[in-house]
Amino acid sequence: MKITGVEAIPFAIPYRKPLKFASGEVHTAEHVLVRVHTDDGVVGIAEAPPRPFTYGETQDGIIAVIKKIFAPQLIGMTLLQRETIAARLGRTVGNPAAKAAVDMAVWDALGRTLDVQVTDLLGGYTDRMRVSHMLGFDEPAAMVAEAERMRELYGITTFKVKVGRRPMSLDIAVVRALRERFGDGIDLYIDGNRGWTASESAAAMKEMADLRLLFAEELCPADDVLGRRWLVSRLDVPFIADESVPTPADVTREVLAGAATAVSIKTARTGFTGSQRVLHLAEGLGVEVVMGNQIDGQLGSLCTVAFGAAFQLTSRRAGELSNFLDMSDDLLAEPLQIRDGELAIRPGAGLGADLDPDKLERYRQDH
Ligand code: MUC
Ligand code: MG
Repeated sequence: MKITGVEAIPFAIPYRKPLKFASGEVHTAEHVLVRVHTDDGVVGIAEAPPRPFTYGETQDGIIAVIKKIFAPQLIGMTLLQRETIAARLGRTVGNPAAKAAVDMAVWDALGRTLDVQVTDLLGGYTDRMRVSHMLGFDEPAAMVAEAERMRELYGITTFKVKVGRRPMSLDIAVVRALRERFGDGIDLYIDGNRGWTASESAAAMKEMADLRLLFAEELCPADDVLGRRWLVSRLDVPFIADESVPTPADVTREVLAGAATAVSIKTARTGFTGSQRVLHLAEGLGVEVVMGNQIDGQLGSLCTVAFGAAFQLTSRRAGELSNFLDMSDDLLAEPLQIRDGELAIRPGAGLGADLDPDKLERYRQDH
């Protein structure tokens, strides 16, 4: 069970349909594949999606920190020392996606070594989650058509609508058009990626008061400290903290300050070890959680469902598990399948995922 090597491999896969939102847009998945090797010949895998506009990480930076700092600290440790590994990764500040991918590849390697699924190692609550699809910026008719396509093809009935544009009336028109088209046949919530001010957010929420939103997420910046508290205190739906809570300490600070009343858990940013801490903290504080998506590929989405299915609280709400549908291709030998609005974990040890060697060869950028 000894770690003998940690690889960080850059790869790039274009999006068929780029995702646009208030803090940026993604046209190509320029991610990093992490492979953790052990002396038993086991290889654990995970992927790191750099999001410079959210956490400041880049593809080159992720590779550098893994190769220069994390790999030398991990080699020689065993897969059972996950807390020691987390402590070593924690010596370096920031770099959430790089740390998360290393952590998850270690859990995958452990599952493969023990011949146990990661979901069972974590908590084993269930084996699937309902799927929520993220609708990126477009005209109202196009966003309704996209929701129709997702419901038709995959049975998805929960949608997170990206908002935060100006004029606000465009985003409000989108949410209204979705509710009018589907009635109560869908669940809707919105994510502003900090695009509006607190007062714009309050005005928009007032205009959407009749649209039966489940949640509102990061409508205005958490750094607008008093404005954000003011906004959250006047809403009658939970306010999800996402990019404002990259660590458990941030969750505590934001929730206790009244700046958030729900938490997005992203395995792409807190791995499995850190996501457990965030989940248990949210449970202890008594706030809802949603499994979020950092615009992950299939391997990242599999990590999200592996974690989300492991616990009661994380599997209660639909998880954001479908961004990979907008990619032109992926690395997994057997593609993920969303059916009847659900994504199931993979049978097989660890994450149950194998890479397609030809696809890796085609998309890797280091040769
Ligand atoms: C989200 O929930 O905000 C956009 C940026 C990012 O890091 O994740 C996405 C989705
Ligand atoms: Mg978000």
